[in-house]
Amino acid sequence: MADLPFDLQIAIISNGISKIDRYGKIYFYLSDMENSIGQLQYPIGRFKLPPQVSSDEILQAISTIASFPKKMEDVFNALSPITLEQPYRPGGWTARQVIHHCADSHMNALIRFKLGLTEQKPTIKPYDQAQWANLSDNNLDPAISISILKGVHQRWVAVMEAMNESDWKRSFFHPEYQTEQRLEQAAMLYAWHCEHHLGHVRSVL
Ligand code: NI
Repeated sequence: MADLPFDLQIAIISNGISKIDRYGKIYFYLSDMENSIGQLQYPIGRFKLPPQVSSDEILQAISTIASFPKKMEDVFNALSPITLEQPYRPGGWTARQVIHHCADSHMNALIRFKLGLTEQKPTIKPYDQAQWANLSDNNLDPAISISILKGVHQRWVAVMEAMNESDWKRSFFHPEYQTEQRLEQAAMLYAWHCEHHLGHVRSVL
């Protein structure tokens, strides 16, 4: 895929396989390219909600969530002004949008944990992440969202570190997916989410 011009990659994605023969030799590249796009979109693979979560997995998830803001800050500091505005895949978010999205998502995560801990199976509020990523605050310096992440994660980790076994079994109802999620499962999801988006931003370095 690396030796295909960028506009050709986009043409293939938007045209689909049926029109691919107009590019002749592209047949040779297609399966590699599809794999590469999947790899770009899901750099650490897709998340599957685990039915069971062990106490070791919870500790690992807390550790991943705790170290995320600093890791994202390190990658952000390594980005040039050009790579900051570069989509991590054709049609994908820019690194700038990814960083702001992490702040959007993890502010919601902290609220979901607090609702789950203080109410009986509360219904949480989904939000349209694509539309949130296009509001004008996304033009701000991503360093602002790194600061948000540092504060939010510090509070989130403080909440999680004080949770006992029965707290982790508490749950909230996600109306978008019509599923009940236990907080231990949500921690696994958000640990994945940290690594998932770190993978995106690292890929444009
Ligand atoms: Ni996300």
